[in-house]
Amino acid sequence: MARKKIALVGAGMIGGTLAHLAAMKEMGDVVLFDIAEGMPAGKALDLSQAGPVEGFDANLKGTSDYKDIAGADVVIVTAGVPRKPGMSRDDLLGINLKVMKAVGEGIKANCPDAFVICITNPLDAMVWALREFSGLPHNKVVGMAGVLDSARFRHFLAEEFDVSMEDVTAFVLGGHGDTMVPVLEYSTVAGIPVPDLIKMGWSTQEKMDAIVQRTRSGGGEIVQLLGNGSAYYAPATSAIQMAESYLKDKKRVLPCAAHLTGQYGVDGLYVGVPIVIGANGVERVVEIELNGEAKANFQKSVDAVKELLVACKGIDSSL
Ligand code: TXD
Repeated sequence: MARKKIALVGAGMIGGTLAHLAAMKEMGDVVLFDIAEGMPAGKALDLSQAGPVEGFDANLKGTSDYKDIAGADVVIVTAGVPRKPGMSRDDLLGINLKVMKAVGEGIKANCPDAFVICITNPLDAMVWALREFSGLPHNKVVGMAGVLDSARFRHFLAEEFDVSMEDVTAFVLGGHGDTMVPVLEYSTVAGIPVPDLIKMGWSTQEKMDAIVQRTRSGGGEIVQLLGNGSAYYAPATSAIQMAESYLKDKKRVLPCAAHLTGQYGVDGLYVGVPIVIGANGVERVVEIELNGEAKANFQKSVDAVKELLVACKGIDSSL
């Protein structure tokens, strides 16, 4: 059986980390595509030379030619410009929309059967645009944000409760960014919901509110600290989890930006919701009932995504 092929469009900080993880996990052969000359080939060669030490077998190739992504099983897109300090995700819109057009056309022409994971910001708008430009079925194009946002939430909760990360589950809905909606009622330690843990005296509502806020601005906190560029280790590992669920038909239930067709009262938008990812791509959207604050916050998040799509359509009349 031939190896799977993973194409990484954008070979920057996240792209390089994705290549490293994919090779280390022997997920398949890896193609690093970037418009920057030489750089993807340099990273591919460097990573190939880690193979004999780590003991992984994967062919890694760097390229600036879309033909090299032909037949890819999975495409992970990070192409674009990252946020700089003081810059919002939405400032990136105009620049990255053009990039999505080029990438979407490259995917359409070379690997229309691939499962495509978009990471480029502003995520909920870019994944929608990438789907439009590529023409792939909606169940084969998803956005990565929720896995990362919930990982951030889990990290902060595990620290606060002083328990293993492994035993903390977290539930995050909505758009990626300041409008994301962490849902405490569905976030647990070994199955015990956070509100119950508060009643048990493990923490306080004030501390939980602060953690929710820190999760919402989790990306910005890292942008400020790095001073140049944005987070890449956790974003890469989050996208790899989604890719593995597809390639191995694991049917993981993961929060991702998925195309909604009426679920949560939303039609025709990509919004962060829990989905099942298996060999057929998005196999199911998990629709839970939202109440009170979570419902209002989710709606705010949906409205923010809608606004971005209006802006996208204003920039590119083909959308
Ligand atoms: O949760 C999430 N979705 C995110 C998103 C979390 C963190 C970062 N997120 C976004 O991912 C970030 O705002 C950026 O839009 C992307 C990629 O972040 P990364 O840190 O990897 O950015 P880099 O290092 O600048 O890499 C981007 C690469 C760079 O090498 C460019 O030369 C290349 O993209 N690029 C292109 N490649 C192919 N085709 C085109 N047109 C192109 N334009 C730029």
